[in-house]
Amino acid sequence: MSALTDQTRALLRAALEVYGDSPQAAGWLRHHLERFDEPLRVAIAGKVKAGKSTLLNALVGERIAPTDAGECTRIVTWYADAPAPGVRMRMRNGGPERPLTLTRRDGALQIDLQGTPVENVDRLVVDWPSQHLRRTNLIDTPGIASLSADTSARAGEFLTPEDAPSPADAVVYLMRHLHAGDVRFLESFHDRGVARATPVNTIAVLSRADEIGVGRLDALTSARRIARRYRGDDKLRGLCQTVVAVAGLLAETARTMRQDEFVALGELAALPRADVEALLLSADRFGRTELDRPDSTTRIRLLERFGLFGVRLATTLIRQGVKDPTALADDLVRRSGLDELRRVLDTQFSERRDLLKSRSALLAVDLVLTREPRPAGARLRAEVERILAGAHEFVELRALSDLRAGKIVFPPEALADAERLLGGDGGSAVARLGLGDGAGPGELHGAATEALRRWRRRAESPLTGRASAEAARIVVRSCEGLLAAPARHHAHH
Ligand SMILES: Nc1nc2c(ncn2[C@@H]2O[C@H](COP(=O)(O)OP(=O)(O)O)[C@@H](O)[C@H]2O)c(=O)[nH]1
Ligand SMILES: [Mg+2]
Repeated sequence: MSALTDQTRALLRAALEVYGDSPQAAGWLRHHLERFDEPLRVAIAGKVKAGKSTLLNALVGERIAPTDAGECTRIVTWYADAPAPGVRMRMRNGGPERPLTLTRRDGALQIDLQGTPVENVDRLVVDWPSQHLRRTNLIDTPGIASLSADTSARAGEFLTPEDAPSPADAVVYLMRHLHAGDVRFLESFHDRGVARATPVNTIAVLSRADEIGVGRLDALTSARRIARRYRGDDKLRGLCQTVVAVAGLLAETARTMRQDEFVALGELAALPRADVEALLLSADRFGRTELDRPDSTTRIRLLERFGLFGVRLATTLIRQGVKDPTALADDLVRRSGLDELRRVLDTQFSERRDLLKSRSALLAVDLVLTREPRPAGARLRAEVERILAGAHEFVELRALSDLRAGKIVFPPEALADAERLLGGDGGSAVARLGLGDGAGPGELHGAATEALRRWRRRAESPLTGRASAEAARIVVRSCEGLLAAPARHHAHH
């Protein structure tokens, strides 16, 4: 536990004392105290058909989120680890939660709303035993800026409510290409206040990466290249921590692949190569061409599950000698970009858990103070400001966004070094010091000492301008933190 979480918890308790007589404020604050100890809440956002539900399934490794068009895809749905599966429906009018039944069809989870109009449902909460949901709850959201204005409004309302902080601690934003609409949406996460004006809680995913090269085998390489370019884009750097390319469908299918699918792919791979290429010219051809095995129904199923690119890639790999479903699945997952996304989620979100949770809680206190102003509030407000200004976690964050926004001038290598040491590539000691995961305590200590020395020199150099010297001193403090508590930083994984 860090000093920051202690301070935030104490602030929540102090606020509860002041607002004990207000049912609404006290309820809200109590909720935030509980939320502090709950798993991090990560929302998956983006336009309709960006591949949000598919990606959620890939992350969990099971087909629990309904994909495509069904009515449930229009409702915000929470997925949380639990001892037994179950689903509850929370109503908009605040009535009691109602249990619903879960069924499986074709390997995918189905939820029956029992005739309840979608408009009346606030959210669905799915309990699902899964280690992948233990540290983070995943929240699937309807599409933004969709043709259906209503669906879009509900997603917007959830992610950036008018006058309240978002119920999510962090957001994974999916985009197929960079649209003005996407930028506007990302900007809307940035509202007033110190804690808000940083992209710390957002990462962007270039989704459906397999479609980028019109099905060519090097599509994923191109997608990664585009993601890298986005990462360097000044505008985007101010809006999200990073951008990764992921082929969600490929990842989802690989993680849920069945033996019969592997057999069908094997049959395709055994055909003369030119024939397979001819089949793969279009989805229509692939489904309809006269061919006994695999038959047309099987091929259409394969297409839904793998996409044209996935079928091409899988048959190529089998032809090159991949012999069993497990090996194929591993290979496809590796290529899909899912592992990289997981790593980014770990370093950007899980390792920043304390900071993200504190941020959510400070915003909540701020909201109470604004909605129900009281004389005793002045003290609480001062405490909010003190934590935001004083806690090194927030200081680092501001320095990081100033560096990224080009407000502070360092030579290029020093800039990259500072970003890394401030936690730009992740909060763990190894990430900050740019070391491999296997680095031992001695190596960490050596690297941190060296970093401290070089940043002290820069902070004290008469050649360093004032703003830069200030930033350098913040980096110095981060280095001191690494030397003081390498174990804590390291223990996260
Ligand atoms: N080719 C391809 N199709 C995808 C990918 N991700 C999703 N899809 C398809 O796009 C459609 C919409 O996906 P879905 O996950 O429901 O999108 P959502 O509306 O953002 O939740 C479905 O038919 C998916 O199979 C992907 O990475 N590649
Ligand atoms: Mg969806």
